[in-house]
Amino acid sequence: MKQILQSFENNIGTITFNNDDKRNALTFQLLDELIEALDEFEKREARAVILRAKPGSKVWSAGLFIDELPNAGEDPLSYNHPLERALRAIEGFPAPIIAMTEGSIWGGACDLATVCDIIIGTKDTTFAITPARLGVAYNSSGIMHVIRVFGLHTAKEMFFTAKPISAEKAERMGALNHLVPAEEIEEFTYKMAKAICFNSPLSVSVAKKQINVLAQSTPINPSTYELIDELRFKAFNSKDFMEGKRAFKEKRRARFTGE
Ligand code: LCV
Repeated sequence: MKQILQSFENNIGTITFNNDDKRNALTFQLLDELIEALDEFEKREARAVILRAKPGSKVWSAGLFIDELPNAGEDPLSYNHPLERALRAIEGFPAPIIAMTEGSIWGGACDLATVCDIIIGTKDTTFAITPARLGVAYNSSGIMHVIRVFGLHTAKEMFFTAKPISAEKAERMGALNHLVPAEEIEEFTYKMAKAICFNSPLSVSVAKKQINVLAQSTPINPSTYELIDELRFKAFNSKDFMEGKRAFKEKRRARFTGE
């Protein structure tokens, strides 16, 4: 069964998560289908794309599919992981991508939402960054997305507590462009997408690229990069990582030892 639904109308592409039984968890299959849908929308010269869950969803996406997380010693978010490829496909897509977020957003799905160009939510939209809940260390590009969108202190609070932050707080931090009533979010989002489609697609595309490049211009020297890589290896090669996965499957709170 396809784990996303896609449609294309009036230069607007829509991708709808279709993995309800697993709370739209981001499986390798769903992520590959998302990348394929974006490739098709680029060929059809989409002028805006909307990424959403089904209307009225309580969970926009539960994040990476935990059953597909690797064993100890392998990077859970390597450069060519399907999520990383999907994030780069969204960031590099020539037209704006709007995340229409109904429901709670977890882990890697926060990364997916924050790398979109615009996020529209309702009062039930929440964002939770969860590596600490599983005993892993997120990757640097994902951390940068969260810092850039939520700000330094909120990013730290999210990574340290692994607790959801509310739509109101996300809007105050500028992470949510708009917080609208649930019954209006679909009309509101498509109205914005249509407004974008009326503008020059080349000008909009160049503005997206320029803003992304300028926002990411942070120098980092190789030794700092190597230090971060070493720290991440330690985390995803830890007993805590295995305990985090086991606890999830056994539906119990993890007992982390810091080893
Ligand atoms: C596999 C799932 C998942 C799931 N994977 O429904 O950011 S990082 O570093 O942490 C990164 C590694 C990452 O993204 O990790 C994933 C982080 N995600 C989470 O921690 C959220 C885990 N899910 C939940 O807390 C709950 O499922 C929520 C609150 C999202 C929804 O709760 P609800 O009571 O509505 P269930 O928990 O009953 O889930 C329904 C089914 O979906 C599976 C879950 O195991 C269950 O499957 P079964 O019906 O077979 O028991 N499921 C949910 N999330 N991320 N499987």
